Amino acid sequence: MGGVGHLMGMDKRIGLMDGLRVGDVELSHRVVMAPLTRLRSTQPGDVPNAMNATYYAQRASKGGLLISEATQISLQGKGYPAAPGIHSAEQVEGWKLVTQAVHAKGGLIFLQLWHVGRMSHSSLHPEAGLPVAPSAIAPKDGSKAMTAGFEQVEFETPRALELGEIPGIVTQYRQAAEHAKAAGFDGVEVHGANGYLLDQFLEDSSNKRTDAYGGSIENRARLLLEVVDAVVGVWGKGRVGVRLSPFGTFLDMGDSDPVALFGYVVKELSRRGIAYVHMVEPRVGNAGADEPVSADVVSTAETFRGMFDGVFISAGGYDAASAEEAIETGRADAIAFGRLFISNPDLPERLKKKAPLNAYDRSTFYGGGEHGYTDYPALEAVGASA
Ligand code: 8OZ
Repeated sequence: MGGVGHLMGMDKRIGLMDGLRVGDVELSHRVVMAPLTRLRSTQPGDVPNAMNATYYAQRASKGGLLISEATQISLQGKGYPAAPGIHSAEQVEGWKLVTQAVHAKGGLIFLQLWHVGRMSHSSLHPEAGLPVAPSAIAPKDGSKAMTAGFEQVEFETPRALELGEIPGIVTQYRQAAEHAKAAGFDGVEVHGANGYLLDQFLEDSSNKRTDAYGGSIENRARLLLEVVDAVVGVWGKGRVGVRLSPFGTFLDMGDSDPVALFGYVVKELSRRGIAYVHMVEPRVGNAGADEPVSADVVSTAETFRGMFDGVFISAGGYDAASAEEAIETGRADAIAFGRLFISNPDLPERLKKKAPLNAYDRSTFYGGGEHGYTDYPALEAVGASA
């Protein structure tokens, strides 16, 4: 087990509601809001707005950590309509509304830095042309790209990035990290999961390169680690986390030896002393259905927790009981909740009080306005109307 031991005092076990130091920040509990794509930024321009600020502020709690929805670092890195960006001055101003609203409630918020790579469509960024990827391979699992009009279309075959273009990608991450600082975030999370650009470089089903960024595990991990080093250069290691999904198969992802690949990555991240790794259990894909947890899937936390010395955040289909169990047994230091945080703005308080949870409505996850976004009731509201 790395990092903080999981026993406190004599035999009092640490639980979900205990405090936790994460790099340079101090949390008052371990219920983290997972990065959640909601596709509700102001158009044109992919600019965060006052409604987005209300949504995040509703989910903020004193000393609680929120991770923002995945946010594109460049127009080329955009893959979904109305996903927010962090590459224009207007977007930085928009994000200030969000960070100020979260801080006013005593909460903390990290920005998730995102380049989608091949999971895109040129209609989302005509100026930037075809989607880019490590290799010219489109996902073939039947998943579809989304156009600016929220229509589902076939993926285009992406353009393989030239070796000389790769420093420019790292620069996009560095600049986005600087913008996140200007926007008032408390730190950043590098999105290395779920089949997007950095994951496409990591895994050998999507990376067929023969240069310094393909082939061996070291080469395939090079871009992610260069990005982490660049972002640490802006923020310091204590305010940088990385999200990974070693056993994810969604969006046609896969690797011939995920334990060796991600073991190397996690150990390299540990050596760098970053604030946390955030790993997705394989039981839910992105935009995944509500499948029950299958007993035969390999646990990401069990496999990789021991390889990382800092804080280990685990995500993927947790409920109150399984989250508490993961913390008490030391399999994770904090738990990121997604869907339950969508429908329960005051999720940490509800978990603390063992209060009933609101059900979520999947039909309002992506796009739209306040309905299904800022109109889920908090406990007080439920109590007041009862
Ligand atoms: C759901 C829909 C679109 C994007 C991820 C950023 O899975 C996403 C995402 C999820 O990481």
